[in-house]
Amino acid sequence: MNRPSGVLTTKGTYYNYNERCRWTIEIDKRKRVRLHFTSFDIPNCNYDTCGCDQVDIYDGSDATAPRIHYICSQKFLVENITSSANTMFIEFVSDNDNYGSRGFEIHYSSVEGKTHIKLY
Ligand SMILES: [Ca+2]
Repeated sequence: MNRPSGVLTTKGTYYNYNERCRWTIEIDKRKRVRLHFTSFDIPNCNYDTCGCDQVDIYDGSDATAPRIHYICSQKFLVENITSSANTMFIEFVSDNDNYGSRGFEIHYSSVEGKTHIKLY
């Protein structure tokens, strides 16, 4: 996705088991990517350590970049997640159990600056 802003979302009303969705966001080189979750419904199967359905967020264009955040339940939600440069890679994986969860919707936008950011 290379528009300055957009929406990433799991498909359908309820996401499937064994899903794997990946998004690469690449925006203007002078900007940084900021994510904001507008909806989130992933079951709390393993409250502290994850291991079921999970969203991973990387500070670069693919999964070899540093992982800046992961979310597998409400507990891990933060207000915003911002990259250090102009790319971000997001991966969602669900396991082989399906609890009828709705998944998530993420809005991304472009923000100014390349100041050094604190990694989560
Ligand atoms: Ca699951």
